Amino acid sequence: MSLYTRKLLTLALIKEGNKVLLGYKKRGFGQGRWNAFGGKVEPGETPEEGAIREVREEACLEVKGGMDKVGELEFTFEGDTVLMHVMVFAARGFTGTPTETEEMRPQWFNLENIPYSQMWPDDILWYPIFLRGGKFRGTFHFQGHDTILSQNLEEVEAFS
Ligand code: 8OG
Repeated sequence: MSLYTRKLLTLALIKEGNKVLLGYKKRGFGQGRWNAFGGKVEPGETPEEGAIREVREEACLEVKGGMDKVGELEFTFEGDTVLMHVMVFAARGFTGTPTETEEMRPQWFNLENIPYSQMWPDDILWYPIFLRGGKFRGTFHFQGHDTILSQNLEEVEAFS
């Protein structure tokens, strides 16, 4: 029996050519960090639908052609009984112009200039897998929001 309460979240990665779109999180969890778009999956929607909705709400873009699941991440925090289960998707395409919202300020970053020092500390470990077209599964246990106490990350062929 797990002592953790699981929370299902999404993370939607948007890459076009040699750039990725990140949003500067202006409020809430992860405030002050650059991140992809995402949040809680709502009742009645699939994780992919949730990811598409978050891209619409946070970046004002419409995902086209669906999304590919590229990662499964689990985060726990010392002293906290919540386990954040994050399903990571990559958009196959999109329309629209990234626009600032109340939650996020979107900006394109060249792949050589991804601002890892201002992102969640696990991101520098798994972005390279995503950027070379791979899929990954990882678990990270944090002390606060800055220190990874233990981790496990593997590249996978597919998700079962
Ligand atoms: O709804 P809210 O903005 O609070 O959702 C949190 C978002 O942050 C959600 O998209 C999942 C994402 N997230 C974590 N932990 C990490 C992490 O370590 N790295 C990245 N890149 N995103 C994370 O909850």
